[in-house]
Amino acid sequence: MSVRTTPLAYVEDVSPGRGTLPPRAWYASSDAPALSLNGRWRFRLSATADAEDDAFAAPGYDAGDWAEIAVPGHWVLQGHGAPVYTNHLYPFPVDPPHVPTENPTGDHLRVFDLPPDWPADGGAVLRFDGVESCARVWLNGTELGEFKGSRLPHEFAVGPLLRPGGNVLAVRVHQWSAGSYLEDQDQWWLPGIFRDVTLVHRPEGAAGDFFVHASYDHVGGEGTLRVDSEVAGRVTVPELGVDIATGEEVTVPVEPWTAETPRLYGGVLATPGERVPLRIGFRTVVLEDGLIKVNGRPLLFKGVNRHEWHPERGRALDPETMREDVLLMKRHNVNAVRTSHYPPHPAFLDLCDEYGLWVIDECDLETHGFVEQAWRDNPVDDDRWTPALLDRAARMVERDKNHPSVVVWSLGNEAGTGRGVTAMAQWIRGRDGSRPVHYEGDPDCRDTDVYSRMYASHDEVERIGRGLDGGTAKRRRLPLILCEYAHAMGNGPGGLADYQRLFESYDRLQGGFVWEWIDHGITHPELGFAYGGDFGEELHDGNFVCDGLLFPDRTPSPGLAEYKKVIEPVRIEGGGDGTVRVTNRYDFADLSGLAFTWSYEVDGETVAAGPLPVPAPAPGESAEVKLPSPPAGAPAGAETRWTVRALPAEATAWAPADHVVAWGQWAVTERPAPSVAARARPAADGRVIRLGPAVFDARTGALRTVGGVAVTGVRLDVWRAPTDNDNGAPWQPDARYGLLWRQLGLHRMRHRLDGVELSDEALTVRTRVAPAGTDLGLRTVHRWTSDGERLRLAVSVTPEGDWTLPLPRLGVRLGLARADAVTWFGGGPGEAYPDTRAASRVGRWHSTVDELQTPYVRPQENGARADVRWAELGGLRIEGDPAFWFTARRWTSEQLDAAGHLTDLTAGDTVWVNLDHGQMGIGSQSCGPGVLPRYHLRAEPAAFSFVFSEAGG
Ligand code: IPT
Repeated sequence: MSVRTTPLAYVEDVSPGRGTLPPRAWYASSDAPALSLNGRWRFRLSATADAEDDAFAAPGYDAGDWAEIAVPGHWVLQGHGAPVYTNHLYPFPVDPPHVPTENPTGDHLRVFDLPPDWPADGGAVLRFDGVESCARVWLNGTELGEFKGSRLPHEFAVGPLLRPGGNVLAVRVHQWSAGSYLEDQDQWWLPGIFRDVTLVHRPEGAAGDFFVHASYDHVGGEGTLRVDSEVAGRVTVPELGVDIATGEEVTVPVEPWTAETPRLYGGVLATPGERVPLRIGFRTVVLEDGLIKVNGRPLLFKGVNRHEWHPERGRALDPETMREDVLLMKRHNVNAVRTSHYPPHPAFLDLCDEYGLWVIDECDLETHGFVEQAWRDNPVDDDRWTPALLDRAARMVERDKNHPSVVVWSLGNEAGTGRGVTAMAQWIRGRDGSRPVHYEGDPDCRDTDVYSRMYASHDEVERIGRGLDGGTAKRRRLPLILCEYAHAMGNGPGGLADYQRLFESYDRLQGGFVWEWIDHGITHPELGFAYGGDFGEELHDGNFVCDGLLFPDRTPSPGLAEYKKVIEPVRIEGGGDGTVRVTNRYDFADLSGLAFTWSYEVDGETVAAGPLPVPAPAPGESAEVKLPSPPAGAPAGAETRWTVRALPAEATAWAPADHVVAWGQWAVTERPAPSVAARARPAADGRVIRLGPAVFDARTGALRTVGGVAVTGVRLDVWRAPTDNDNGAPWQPDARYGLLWRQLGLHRMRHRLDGVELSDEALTVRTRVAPAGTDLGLRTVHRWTSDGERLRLAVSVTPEGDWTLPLPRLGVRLGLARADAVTWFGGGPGEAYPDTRAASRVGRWHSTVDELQTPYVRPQENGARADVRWAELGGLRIEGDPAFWFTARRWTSEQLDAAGHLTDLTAGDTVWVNLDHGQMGIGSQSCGPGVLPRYHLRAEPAAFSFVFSEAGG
């Protein structure tokens, strides 16, 4: 009788693997031939790690009946099994290093011929740039070994095994392994060979590992270059006249590399067997005076956390997608990336070198799930796992050390503290003393060179900025960065401008990295974009995986527009007496790369525009510039304003010449409030009341028409479909208003009619708006008057009872039978809320009801436009006094609230319009702090009014 024993010890072995070569520097190409093995592979999925033997690895095996799969790729995104999303919980029982018997295992098979010109001499390596989570590899029937470390490169020496004819490469990939315990990042679990597979020829005398040391002395303006190489050779940099031996040092005048001025020098490392192209950027990173300085100047990180994501291909990113990310970052004024939470595809860092982004390169390490057991058994504090941690650190540092863009090494994310991370930090310092070490999970900064926090509140950040936060002596000497802040889940994040003000006010604060770059929604035939739970996972964290500044298809969300404005590298402010003050907020560049324009607007329409010569103030400096005389001829009572924009002086590598980098806007003359004399008399006429252009229901006082426009459902509205930030995260200690609002019943307000009164000049409708089960209420008076042509509604609201909660919104909602095109004068073009309104620019905007919607993957309140003076839609013109928040959609807030995915929303016949006097701020409580008190919408007595008329009438 045979007994089943522990399956496949290597899967649960905590060591990093067996058979692979030591890690080395990555480079895109050399003159040594390489053969990409990307493409269609044969694929067979098994439910367990040992369901199949290894017969498939033998040459001659007939896999003709296997499926086919794309490599790079994840099998769960190609119709085999399903993805699983958890934030920090391990989706399997925690019993390290053991993994479940149900361990989806994908056998991958690829037969390939060597190209005819493949050299007969020399060796070859087989490189895997990323496989999740554990792979065992055979070539031509010979087992090469196995490895873990999903987002790290692994190479095998394969020269003697290659055959001129057909070669058989067999790779067995297990979804779960001991390595999974080290890879508990908040993301989809996506097994597979998800990065390139390449066969690289290694000629006799090929370059092995090499380390480019290129520093910059900002005092002398000189760069010092030395290339240490495993295989000796020569280094040439023609542009600099450099021709030195490896190991030799040379100092020459150079232009430094910075993210703002990414100056690269092309060079070559020539060993006896290979010529490797180099791209050298000279820069020096130091920790000095308690600050991270590059080339002698402190940095301000305006960063994002970037996971690798594509809505169809998961973490298997193609070069175009990587480039798109970089271009989008540059176009949105982002200057830094934290590669959360693993080293990215190596080509991404080439793009960062080339276009200019500061990079915090983070190791593939997270053991967050152990927090559930107070970090007991955490691999990071268990010597048995230390070799695996060191292996990960080495694979990252060796691969990425030659990138000028990489300025900080990060040990990993959310892995607690322990001897393992200390060992990693020590190893990294020993190998590369030229970059500071980051790790957020080290509150005392024992192992790190920078104090790093996530989601600290504005108050706390300010305390840290002032140096009042205490902490260890070492920590007190270090700068702060927020490695994560401003949780961009759903609508938001709010409060960005408030953080930026702090960063710019206190030297110790060196900026932060918004969480996160892109929503990880998965394209789904029925749901639009899927999130956690949509694949039937037994444990999942819902739409917490959709918390990016980009929607899954890389459309920028309003949060990214807001961030772009908040971090713009030039501040443009209107001075009095026809001047503008231009402040350079770059850390290195002057403003000579930008050109400025002015425009003068009357009631939101540009009537004159022209170029504005601006001198080139140095970083941190300002210039006062005189504007032209305002053009004459603005009608009396018009609202006039200046808008000054900064654009690239000429097209850059990342933006066309008409790209707006920064702008400022300010009023010259303000809009007069609309006035409507109460000249018309309301008159009861059977079942209706007539007042000027309007007809009301005589019994209820409900508005029915304004001229030819039917209007329904006018009433006070306080409800908004709670945003993810309204609902907050379960671990938040502060009030979570989205939940409290619902508990109070603000989504089921009752509208009691208390009176319909006619006077000589007004129709007055009194209501009390309140939820069942409480004595809280909002007494509301609607006072309708008219001058015969226009209809004015004055609303006054008096709260009754002890309102302790802020309100979601306060305003009037109404329904229009037909509406599509929308024109408004006010804030735009995009959405804005009280703490997300920096990017909202006053102007005359045109849109459609559909285009006003922001497609948050999980539907929620969205689409408000700020500061609206007037809006026209469906034949109705609405003016506000004061300006109002305008929202229009083809469903109600209640329907929006009920939807789980965008595909749940179906347009009805009515367009529902919200005219809000107030909106609650947005905040960032889906992971971080809530709405700052100054953006709360308090339940207080309020009065506001609107004027309705027929559009174009
Ligand atoms: C923080 C994680 O580092 C990040 O991976 C992500 O999960 C983010 O939160 C939320 O989206 S950890 C946080 C719970 C403090």
